[in-house]
Amino acid sequence: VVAVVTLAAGACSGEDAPAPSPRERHGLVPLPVEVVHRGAGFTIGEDAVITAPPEAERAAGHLAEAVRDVTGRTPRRGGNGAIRLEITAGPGTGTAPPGGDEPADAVLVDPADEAYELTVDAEGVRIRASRPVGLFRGVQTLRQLLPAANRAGTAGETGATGEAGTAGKTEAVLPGVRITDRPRFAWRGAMLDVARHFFTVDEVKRYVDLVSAYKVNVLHLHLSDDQGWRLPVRGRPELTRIGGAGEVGGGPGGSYTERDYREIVAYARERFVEVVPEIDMPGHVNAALAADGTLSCDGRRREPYTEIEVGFSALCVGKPEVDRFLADVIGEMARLTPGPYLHIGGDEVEKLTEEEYARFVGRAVELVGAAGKRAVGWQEIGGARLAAGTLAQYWQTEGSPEDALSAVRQGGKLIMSPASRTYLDMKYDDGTRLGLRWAGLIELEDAYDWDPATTIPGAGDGQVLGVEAPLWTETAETMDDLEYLAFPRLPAIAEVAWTPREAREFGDFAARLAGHGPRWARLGVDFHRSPGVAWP
Ligand code: TNX
Repeated sequence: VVAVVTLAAGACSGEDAPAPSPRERHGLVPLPVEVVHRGAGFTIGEDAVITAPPEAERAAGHLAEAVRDVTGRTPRRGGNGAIRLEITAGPGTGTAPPGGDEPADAVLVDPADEAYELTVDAEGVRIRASRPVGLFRGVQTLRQLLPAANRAGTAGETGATGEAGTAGKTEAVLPGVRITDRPRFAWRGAMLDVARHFFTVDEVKRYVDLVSAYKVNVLHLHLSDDQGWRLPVRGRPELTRIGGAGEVGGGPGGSYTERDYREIVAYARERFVEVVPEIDMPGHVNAALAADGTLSCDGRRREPYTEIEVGFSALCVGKPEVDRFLADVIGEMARLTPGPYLHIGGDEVEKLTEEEYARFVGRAVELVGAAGKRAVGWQEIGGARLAAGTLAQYWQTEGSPEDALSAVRQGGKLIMSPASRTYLDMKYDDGTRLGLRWAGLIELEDAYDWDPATTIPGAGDGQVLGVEAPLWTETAETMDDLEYLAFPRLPAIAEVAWTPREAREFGDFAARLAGHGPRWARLGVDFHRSPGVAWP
C-alpha cells in the first residue's frame, strides 16, 4: 500500500495527487499507511466530550489525558461527544479473540489487529478500530496532530505541525483528515538493558511512555548479565541480594521486587506494550555465579564483575544444580509475566562446546513451552533444536546468518536487530560522549535507511515477525543517557517497523521528525540533534 495524500478539499479527484509534503502529513511518525486531506477540520475546546464504549476504556483514558494537556481541562465523558472511539467489525481481520479490553499480547501475531481509522471533520474526531489496541494506536496518532502540550506553559515553542505552541490557549485546532493505518510488522520492540546499569521502576516507566508514542508494542527487558541480576526468583534470594548488588563501573546496582516487576508490566500493558523478560543464559551469567557457586563446574563463587568484556562466563551445563536453576528461573519468569514470550538469551557463549550449548538451549526452549509460553533467543539459538514458533533475534552485522536461518527452517520467525542499524548504544559520530562503536557509528539515516525483509537473503516478510531496537547500557548510566541514545534513532526504527517500505524516504522522515524536537524538549528529553534534521 502506498501513502496517498490528496490536497485540499475535493479539488483534484481523478488526477494523480502531487507528491505529499511532510507538512501535509502533519509531522506524523511513524508515517501512517494513508493520509487523505479533506474539508474542514475541528477545534477541540474546553467543552470537549469523549464518547467511548466500555471496552475502549484504556484508550479513552489516554485520549482524555491528551486533550487535557492542550485544553487544561479533563474532558467530560458521555454520549454524543464530538470525540468518539468506536469498535467496528472491520478493518481488523486478525486472529485475536474478539471484544474485551485485551492486552497487547493478543496483537503480537497479526498486524491487522492493530489497524485503525482516524477521521477529523466539521463534526468532530472519530477513531474506529476492530480492537481496543487499534483505538490506542489511533489515539497516539491523534496526540501528534494536537499541538505540543500546554501544561508547562512555555511560550514561543513550535508544535510538531509547525504551528505555534499552545501556551495560554485552551483549544486545539485539528486539520480535516482521514487516516487509515496498520503496522507492517507485528513486533515493534524496544530493548532496555537494566543489567549493565540498573534503572528504577520510574525510569523504565518513562521509557515506556516515550517509546509507546511511536507505537512500539514490546518492551524487552534484559534482566541479567555478567554485571547484574535484577529479577527476583522465589527460593533463590541470593540472586538479587548478591547478584543484583553491582553494575558496570562499580555503582550500587539494584534489583526489582516482584511488586516492582509487576508494576512495570501493568504500566506497559496499560499502554498496550507487552513486556518480554530476558534472563540471559547459558553465558553472560557471572552475576549468577557470584551469587551461587554451585552453578559453576568448580563449585566456587565468582567475584562480582564491573567491566564490559563479554563471553567469559557460562553455567556448568549437565550439572543437576544447573538443571534445577534453569527450571526455577523459567518457571518464575512465566509466573510473573502475563505476556506470551520469554527471552532466554543464548548469545556470545565462548566457554561451552557446541553440544553443551545446544543441549542447554534445547532444554530451555522445552521448559518455556511447558510453561505455556514461546521462547525468544539471540540468533545463536538456531544452533539448537527449537520448538516451532520460537523467535530468533538477529543481531549480527556481517557473516553468515546460518543460525538465524536454521531457526526459520525449524518453524521459527525472526526479530530483526542488526547491530549496525538498530543498536542504540552505538555512537552517532566521533564526538558522541556516550556509546560503543564496535558495530560502527549510527547516525539517524543509518538507523532509518534499511529494510528488515531484505537484510538476510532467504528471510523475507513471511519470516520476519518484527524489528527491535536494543539499548545496551555499558556506557549509559542515567535517564538522560538513555534518552540521548534513543532519540531520535528510536523513532526512526519504529517507522521502519510500522510503515510500508515503499512509503518511506529519509528526507521526508527527517522533515516530519523535526517538530518532535520541541516536544521532546518540553518533556525534558535529552536528544541528539542529528545533523540530517532541520530542528526548529
Ligand atoms: C553485544 S548483541 C551483546 C551485548 C553487548 C552489546 C554491546 C548481543 C546479543 N550481545 O552483550 O551489551 O553487544 O553493544
